[in-house]
Order: sequence, then C-alpha cells, then structure tokens
Amino acid sequence: MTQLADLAQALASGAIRMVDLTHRLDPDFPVIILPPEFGQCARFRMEEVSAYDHRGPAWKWHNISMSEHTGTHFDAPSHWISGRDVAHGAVDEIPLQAFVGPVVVIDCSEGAAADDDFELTVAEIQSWEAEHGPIPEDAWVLMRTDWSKRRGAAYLNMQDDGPHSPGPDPEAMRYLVEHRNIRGFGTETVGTDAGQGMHYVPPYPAHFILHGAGKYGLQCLNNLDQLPATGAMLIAAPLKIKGGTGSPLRVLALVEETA
Ligand code: 23J
Ligand code: MN
Repeated sequence: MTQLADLAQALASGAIRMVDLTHRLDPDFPVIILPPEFGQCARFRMEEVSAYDHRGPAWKWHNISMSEHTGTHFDAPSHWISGRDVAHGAVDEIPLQAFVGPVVVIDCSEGAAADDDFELTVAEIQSWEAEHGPIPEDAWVLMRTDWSKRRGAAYLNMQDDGPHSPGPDPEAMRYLVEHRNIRGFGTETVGTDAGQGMHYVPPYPAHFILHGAGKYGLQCLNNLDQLPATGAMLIAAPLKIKGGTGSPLRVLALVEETA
C-alpha cells in the first residue's frame, strides 16, 4: 500500500498538482457543425426537475441531454468506420488501464496563433523529440494550440468553406501511431482533426488512423498551457455507455511539482 499512501500524501501536500483539463458543460459551448447533408451533434441541455419546491420539497435536480461528442469528450475506436471491427472498441468495453496513463504535450500555440489552419507535421514532432526525447510508447499526446481560450464564434471559426482550426496532417498521425504506438491523441479544438480535415487523404486522418489502430481521442480539452511537456499523468475515464462511441468526461492531469 506504500505507493498509494505516498500518492495520497503528495496530493494532500501539493507535491503533486491536479490540473482540470475540462470545459464546463454549458448549453452555450459550441459543438462540431458538419456539412448540412449529415446528422448533427446535439449541444448540452439541462432542465430543472425540482428545486426544493412543490416538485420536490427537499431536493434539487436536473435532467440533462447531449451528444456522446459534446463538450470535453472521449472518442472510442468504434466512433470511426476504420475502427468498427476493433475489439473492445466501444466506451463500455475499453480496458480500464487505458483510462490512466502518461501524457506529453506538444506546444503548437505559436503556430496556431499565426495560422488558423496550422498543421502538426512529422517535422514538428521530430523537433519536439529532439528537445524532449522520443514520445514514450502508450502515452497520450496532446496538441496545445491555446484554442481553448477562444470564445463564441471564434472557437469553431466557421468560414464560407467550413471550419478553420488547427490539427495534425495524415503523416503526423501515422508517425504517432505506427512509430510511437501512442495511446491516443487529444486537442483543444472541437475535433482531433483540423477544421479542414475532410480535405486530407484519408478524410479526417486523425479519426481514421487513430481509431483504425484501436487508439483513442480527446477533444475540447482545456488548460493545456498548465501542463509540462513530459512527465504528467492523465486520468480520462468515459461514461460506461452501452455501445457508446464516445462520452463527455472529466479529464484530470497529475503534475509533479519540481521544487
Ligand atoms: C463526426 C464526424 C466528423 C468529426 C467528428 C464527428 C468529431 O470531431 C468528433 O467529435 O468525434 S471530425
Ligand atoms: Mn468526438
């Protein structure tokens, strides 16, 4: 029990800091908008059932509804056609070990500030690795863009030709999956793919390549600027939705304070 007691002590003393990587579930938080011929993602909704009143004199509660892909959320392999036959590919089937593990952060905030369509490329990943060492196997890789600081229409950044937001190119995704065998890939934007990700080959390469290989996604992450490049631990356990392709969730990072 020593390791867990040590962990409890480190959390209590602040030697290990917790960072909340989650946005509030709020009806105003944007959801992805697909071309009009496709089905659409529902925003978060909340209705009061009672509030210590005639509907329930001693209790307050709400009924809520949303998409599996609303707000800060997890993508399972079964979300994408490439992952439809992946074993244990739905959120209720994923092994628990996947929900706690190491995380690295690639800071793309400068590039994303200069270019709404900034692409994370193999060259960018390799220059990160030259500084921080190779991306460890079975780690979450998070793409920091500071997009989480955007509000309102600037978040989806819809133009006449669709949304414009940063994301990985197909070669970068293949490098992370095939050469680094990552656990998953997470972003601050509304998708793991770039806003214009439909124009790549294959379309939406992050979804296609990650989920085809049984890897996971995280989207609409917050506070990535509070994480170190390496050494943090991510806790991201989706709801146990039967056959679910994803789920809103609370995403936490544990960060060791360097004295
Ligand atoms: C459906 C279709 C395209 C995309 C997405 C969903 C997501 O980004 C998502 O939330 O998984 S790009
Ligand atoms: Mn999703």
